[in-house]
Amino acid sequence: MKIGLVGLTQTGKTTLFSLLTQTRVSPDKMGTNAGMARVPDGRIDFLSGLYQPKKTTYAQIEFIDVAGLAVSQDGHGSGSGKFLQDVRPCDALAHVLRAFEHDAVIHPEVSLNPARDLEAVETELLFSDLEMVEKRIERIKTGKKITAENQAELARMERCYEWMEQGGSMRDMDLTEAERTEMRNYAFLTEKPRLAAVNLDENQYKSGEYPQKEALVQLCGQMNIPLLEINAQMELEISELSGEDKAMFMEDLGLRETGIEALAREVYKHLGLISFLTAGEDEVRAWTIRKGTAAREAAGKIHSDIERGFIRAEVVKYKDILELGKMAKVKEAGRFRLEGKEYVVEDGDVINFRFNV
Ligand SMILES: Nc1nc2c(ncn2[C@@H]2O[C@H](COP(=O)(O)OP(=O)(O)O)[C@@H](O)[C@H]2O)c(=O)[nH]1
Ligand SMILES: [Mg+2]
Repeated sequence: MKIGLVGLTQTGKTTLFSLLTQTRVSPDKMGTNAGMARVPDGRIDFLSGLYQPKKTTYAQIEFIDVAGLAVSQDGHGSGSGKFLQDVRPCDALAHVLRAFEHDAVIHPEVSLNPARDLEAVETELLFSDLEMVEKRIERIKTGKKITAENQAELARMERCYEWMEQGGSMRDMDLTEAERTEMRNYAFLTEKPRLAAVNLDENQYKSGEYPQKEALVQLCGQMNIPLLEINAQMELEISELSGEDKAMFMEDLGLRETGIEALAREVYKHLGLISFLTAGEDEVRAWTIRKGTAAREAAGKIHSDIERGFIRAEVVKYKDILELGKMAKVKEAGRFRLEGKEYVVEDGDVINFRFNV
């Protein structure tokens, strides 16, 4: 799972990246940063306390600190080559938008307007898709072979072109399931799931007010994407403190949830991801799968041998362990089930796979 942090320059992407991956990247560092972030999970904390395993492994999300987009006066992006190159391999994109006031930081567009900035980045993605569609249409039209397949593709691409020319993104296009699958082969940038994080300063974070908030809320509503409020700078500083100070500063700032908690939650929800858990004396671990994954396929996440030799999944619900305090009690109470390979795994299932190789 790769999430790209995208935005104009100076919006706090690198600061957020440092926070999420717990690395210290100098803001002046050029080039693209990539790193893993641990997904906080209270269930893993609890099970780890219970089993005292040799190893505890949380789910992880990879974040890419995408090269910032500079926007010139005519509203057209510059430096978009590197930006697009970074964005392409990402599974989803998180817009990092600037609302914070900072004397030393000159915003590329001078006035603070996160909605306008969001649109500037979206336009860049859309232009890239449009260009690809245009090229494809051109290729088919000038091609020698005229096949039925070609003609069907041409019709599809022309529909795409019309839609995108009016500012529509691939994700919102009205397509049948079959068409959507077909379209996926082109890897449209505007097909990628997106969310938005507006980066606030301390006062804005406390008051919940910032420039052009209404416009941003409205735009995200229209795009049907979640909008998170973060304070990357402050949170990064707090994350470097020790336990007691940390709690005090978090409370003082009114930090309800850490950036990674909020982002991970939205990424999981938005991408249709869930976690199942495994617990034992060797390891307590969270595994990320897509919602709707069957037991046997989920087993393959752990090892292909377990998938191949799958017999049964012994499934216990995490909340039953939490309620009864330990696995033995849950089993005593008969609250476990033996499921077959077709069983659809649920979030929070604690699974022991029985297999034979
Ligand atoms: N006040 C304030 N400053 C921030 C915040 N986030 C980042 N900054 C500052 O803004 C500048 C640009 O941040 P950076 O992360 O390098 O932005 P990037 O260009 O998007 O990677 C740095 O000087 C940061 O210290 C924030 O939440 N509040
Ligand atoms: Mg940066």
